Order: sequence, then C-alpha cells, then structure tokens
Amino acid sequence: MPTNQQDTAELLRHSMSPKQLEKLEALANPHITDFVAHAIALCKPADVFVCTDDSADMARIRAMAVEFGEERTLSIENHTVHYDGYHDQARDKPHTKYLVEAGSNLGKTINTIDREEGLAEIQGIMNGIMADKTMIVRFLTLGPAQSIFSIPCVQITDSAYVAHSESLLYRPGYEECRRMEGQSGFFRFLHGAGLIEGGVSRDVENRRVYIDLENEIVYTTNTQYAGNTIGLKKLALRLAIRKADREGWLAEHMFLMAAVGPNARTTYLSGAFPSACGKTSTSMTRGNRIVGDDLAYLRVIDNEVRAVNVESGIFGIIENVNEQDDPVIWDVLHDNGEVIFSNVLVNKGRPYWLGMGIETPKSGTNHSGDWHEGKTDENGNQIPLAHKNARYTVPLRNLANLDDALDDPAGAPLSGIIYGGRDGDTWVPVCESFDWAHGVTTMGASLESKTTAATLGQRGVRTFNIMSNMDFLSLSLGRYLHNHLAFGKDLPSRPRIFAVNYFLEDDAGNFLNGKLDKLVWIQWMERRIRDGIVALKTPVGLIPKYDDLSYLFDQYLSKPYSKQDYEAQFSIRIPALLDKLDRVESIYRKNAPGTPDELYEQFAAQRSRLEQARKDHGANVLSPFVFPETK
Ligand code: OXD
Ligand code: MN
Repeated sequence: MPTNQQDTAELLRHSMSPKQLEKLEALANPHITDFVAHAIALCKPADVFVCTDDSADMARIRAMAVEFGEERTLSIENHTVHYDGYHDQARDKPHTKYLVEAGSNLGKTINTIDREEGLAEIQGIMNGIMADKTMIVRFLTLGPAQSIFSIPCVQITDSAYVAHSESLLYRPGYEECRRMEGQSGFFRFLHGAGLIEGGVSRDVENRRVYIDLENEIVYTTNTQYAGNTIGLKKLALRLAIRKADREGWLAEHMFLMAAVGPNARTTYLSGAFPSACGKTSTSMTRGNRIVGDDLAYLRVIDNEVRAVNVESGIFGIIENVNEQDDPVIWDVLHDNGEVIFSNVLVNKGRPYWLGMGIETPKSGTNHSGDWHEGKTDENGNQIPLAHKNARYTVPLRNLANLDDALDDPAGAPLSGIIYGGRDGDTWVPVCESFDWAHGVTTMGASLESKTTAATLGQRGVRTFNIMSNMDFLSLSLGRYLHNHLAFGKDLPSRPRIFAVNYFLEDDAGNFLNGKLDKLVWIQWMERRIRDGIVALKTPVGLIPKYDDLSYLFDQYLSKPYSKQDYEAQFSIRIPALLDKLDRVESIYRKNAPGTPDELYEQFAAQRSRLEQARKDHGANVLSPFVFPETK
C-alpha cells in the first residue's frame, strides 16, 4: 500500500491514463485519492476508468457491461439481460460479516469476525483480483442531492454490470463530491467479481462481504448478485444504520409512497417488510404514487418526521409481475427505457419469467445456461424457467406513477409507518397500534416472516426480523430498538404505526386474501389517519370495522366483501398471538442484553389483554364482531 503522498501520486500516474487521472484530480480530495490508490495497490487492475456524471461516461459503462459479457442485449433497444452464477442468486448472509475489535458489543445475533483476521482474509482474497480487468471508479449519492439526508459514496468495482446498475438505481455524485472540497464523510465500497467464467463469478466459495464500520468501507468479492455487490444498496444500509445511530435519525428497509385519498389528498406512508414480501407491489398499488420501494431515511425536521427514498431506481423481483396486476411495471418492462433483467429466461431476444401470465417458451437461456423444460440440476431438482429471485432494474423516472417527493431535498412528511411480514397463521391483515411505543415494540420489534428466495438457504422458515432490518443491523438489537423508541418519543405528532399481513392462510394452506386487497388496507389506513374513522379495539390493536372494509372493497376493487371473509381474516387468534409473544420475548431475553424495559412491559400488557379477552369471551379464537368500537 502507498504510505505517503509521493508514493500515492506515483502509483496513480503509473496505473491511470492522463485523462482518467485528470478526472480524479479535479475532485481535489485526498481522501478519495487515497481510497483509489489503496484499491489499485490491492487489486492491481490492468487499467482504471473514472466515471463522472457526464452522459458519455455513463454510456461507456453500459457499453463495457456488454463488451465484458456481463450483459447481453435484448430485442427491445436499451434492454439487457445479466446472469449471476447458478449458486450466486441471492444475498449470502453467512459470508457477510462485520470486522470488529475484540470485545465488540454487537450481540449474538450479528455475524462478526475479528478485525485483523477479517482484513487479512479479504485483502488476501482481493490481492491482484483485477489483474486483467478495468477498475471502474464511480461517485454517487444516497438520497436527494444537496439535502441534509444525502450521503456521498465512492464505488470501486471491476463489474460493469454493478456500475451500470448503479446508473439506474442512484443519483450521480461526481459533482456532489467536487462540492465537498476535500472533506471526508463518504461511504466507500470496493468490489472485485473474481475469476469470471461464462460471464459469471466462478469462485463463489470465496464469496465474502466484509464491513469495516470504523472506516466506512465495505469489501465484497467473488460474487455479482446485486444484493452482495451494489455498494449503495444493502452494504450502505449497514453503514447508514451506524451513522444514523450517531446522528439521531433512522436508516430503514422501507418503501415510501403517497397514498391518494378522497379529493386527491396525499398521505405519505412508509413500510418495512422483509425482502420479497410486497414492498414494491404496495408502493405501486393502483391510484397511489410511489416514492421508493426499498430504502428510506427518516429524520425529525422542525418537529415533524420526514422521509426520503435513498435510491432513484428499483431492483425489483420480477416473479408474478403480470399485465393485469402490475400495469405500471409491465409498461416499463416493455417500453424502450433502460432495463436490466437478471436471471430470467431469454428466447429469441425476449425475456420471460415465472408467473408472468402469458404462455412461456419451453427452451432458451437462463441462469443455468442453455435451458429446456425438465432440465435438472446436480441434485436432480427441476430447474424452473427463471429463478424465483429473478429481477428487473429500472430508473424510477420511467414510471408513470412516480410522486414528486422523490427529489425533494426536505423529504416527504410521514404520517404512517407499516410493518409487514410473511405470516401464515397469526396476525390479522391490517391493524393499528394503540400508540408509538406499542407499535414499535409489538409490531416493528416483533416482526417475524418466512424466509424467501432473496437470501441463500432454506425458504419458508419463520424467522425473527426486527423492523425487517435484521439482515442489515450494525448495532445491537437493544440499541436499535432504543433508537426507534426515542425517535418518536417527544414529538408533538408522530406517524401512526400499523401492521399488515398479506400472507394469512386457511387450514388447507390457501391465502385468505387476494393480491390486490392491499389497496383496501392502504385506503383504510389513510382514512384512519386523515378522517379518524372508527375502529374496533382488540387486545393487539385497532382493526377495521366490517362496514368500512365492505365500502372500500366496493370502491377500490369493485368486489363484494363477505362477513365470512372478514371473520376468517380478522379473527383474533389468541394462542398463536401468545406463542408469538413468547417466541419473540425469548429472543430478546437470550440474545439482546440492553433491550429497553419498555419492550417487556408492552409484551406483558399485551399478554394480559389477550388472556383477559379469552376469559371474557370463553374462546381461543375471537370473531372481530365481539370487539367494541373506538376512536
Ligand atoms: C432486496 C433485498 O433486494 O432486500 O431489496 O434483498
Ligand atoms: Mn430490500
């Protein structure tokens, strides 16, 4: 590694063409220069490309993705397809670790490695990793430009696919870095895809995502899958949670939307659901407008909670996107704006995916290479035509339902926060908390959800996932929860907190709700916030009255809603709710010293309300019709 300014200058001159060096030097920022020099000394690239905000540089990145074989063009102009390796289709949690000093207090639920050992390992793997490749250096921002929310970032990668995805997903940041006039304070990401074979990372057993919180650098290697590699996505979220802890704001795994109520009034809602549990489809519900589908920062500004979308694009799950249910995305995927499809089937230049609602071909190319119906993998399992976690990457500006708040440097005023998981048997479809602390503890901090294809490993396993942010926590559970409780405590008016569950099942395992019913839940929340419509008071929170839902189903979905459906969906399942309290409480008691007492107090109160209701009504499962009305 270069140790002084003269060595750094020498190394850069030796490794970069005068034109690329000029772009770097124009930033006049020694912190950036040092990081680039550190990356060059470690990864030893054949050459270096510095990407400014200029459209010619962006076009060069896209062209490189095709030249390097990481993307292939499709029959619609501006559309490409990218494949990740067969065993590199999702986030790798076991190999994602924080570098920590001995005695770290991150707690038992967070994956860590001794700092020196981890740095030696990752730097060993990355030594010379770009030997015959081009290193791409990018500058981007998280959040709107020139805003109190925004964080400048430097991404270094040898994957033109990663760099290209970032053009679609984030705001440019070269000019923002120039304005920093030599200061530090940006997040840094270094990615090397490793040995590439057939356009994909080959050495996935050496896949690593190592996070250096102290220096705000993330190293990632031997993977291309965006959730492991795109610095500004889940890697930055881990750094942002720490920064937010220091500075008194919240960095969340949340969509942000404008719910459009009567007379076109706008009510901003955010929602934290685990990956592949409906964030994108909720923010896209018909008649409402999207601000973002995955990551939000929340700050208190002038006594009001305001939120921004960290991103300016969508890396969305494509499974089940069909023309009827998802018309806005369907159009974007068929227009000639830029799209990167990943891990879909391609036949004659056209992409196909699972659940797209049209007839699909029996052969083509997919994440397994040449594919034909009935093809099996090394374990004899049938390979579907596309991966369940296949994706599309698009800029938000191409969407017809985009809300103006996207680029507001002051963010959107937030009126409601929704927590939701994939829960087959316990929680009602929609419920409002009694107050901030009740919502934070019994909804956000108690969230459980079945695992999905967005992470490697078994699917369908009920897993604790605090605020849907568990995979990205860089703080102890107790500290993170404390921050949430404190965030809303002294505000004159706080966002209401709701919990939703789109995945409730009957005894035969059929979903009790249709895919579009969420539109009704959104409208009910909107009416609670803006009109204070009456609700029913249950032991776990406030649920909708049948008449209100019946009206909203008719208005928004032109569908009758029967009392039987209402009863099946909104019954209070006391044993399941008590079991949930026990399961979640034991996680905090075992793994989270420092958990605020308020959580245990709220749990005890909820438990006694449930037990009292069982006594009062003499049944384990209580119909919603037994509960009294409340404001
Ligand atoms: C995502 C994820 O891709 O959370 O958004 O995995
Ligand atoms: Mn996500």
